Amino acid sequence: MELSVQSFQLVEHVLTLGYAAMAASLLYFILTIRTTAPKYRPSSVLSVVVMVSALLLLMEQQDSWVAAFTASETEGMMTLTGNFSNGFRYLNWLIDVPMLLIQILFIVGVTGAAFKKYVAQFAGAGMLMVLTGYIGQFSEPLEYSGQGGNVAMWLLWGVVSTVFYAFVLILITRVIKEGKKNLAKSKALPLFSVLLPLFYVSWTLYPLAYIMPVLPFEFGIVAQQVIYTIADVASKVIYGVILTLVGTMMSAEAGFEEAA
Ligand code: RET
Repeated sequence: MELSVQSFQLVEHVLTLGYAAMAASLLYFILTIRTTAPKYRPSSVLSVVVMVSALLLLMEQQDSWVAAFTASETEGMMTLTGNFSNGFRYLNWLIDVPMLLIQILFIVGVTGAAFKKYVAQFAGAGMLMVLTGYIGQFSEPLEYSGQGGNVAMWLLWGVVSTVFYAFVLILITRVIKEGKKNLAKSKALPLFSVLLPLFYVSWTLYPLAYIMPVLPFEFGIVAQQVIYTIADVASKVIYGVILTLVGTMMSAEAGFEEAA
């Protein structure tokens, strides 16, 4: 399979932008941790975990992209000579999906038995969603994986993963609704309310990227990497920054001095 040099480089650059955003945000989450009262800080700690894991795995992902292609004899073209897959991303999600789901519980103020139940359900459903998708991506159509491919299996595992995803959406909707109740008197409510639409849009970009191989090779593979990167910045960085800002506003309202 061949790709123009421009498309190859576009993806290389987008992947670099992706992990650079994680590196910059890592600093943000470390430097702002003291702006929130101690009870909100685990949210920042989890953002730090998410950033480090994404930074390392997305660097690997970029390496595997570059290693999979060689300059063609045709000028201006690159040939897929190795195997390229999104495997590193799935490993990243395996860590990040439970962390992202759990971190909001600290801002919403879910505690006790309800906290434990959400942690178990979020971690269970989130990891099963990622693992079943991981199995499915091995069956991506031939041109993509360079190693076989089985459309029926690819779609089947995608559907299984979607069932777990639906459960995650039900749970997060419940948590955010609860949060809106708890924040009813806070100035942070409008900002907090951005989280539900942000969550639905940014998380749904992942299954959209999964299905991109239905499109012609060059367009599909570029679109897939661009969509994954946008989704990563929205679901990890923008989401984490909003949680930090909401935590800071609520800390200030509660009289926590460093939040002013
Ligand atoms: C897969 C497989 C196809 C079906 C569905 C999927 C959902 C993936 C999601 C991933 C979210 C990842 C996040 C990572 C942040 O670090 C696995 C692509 C529904 C929702 C938020």
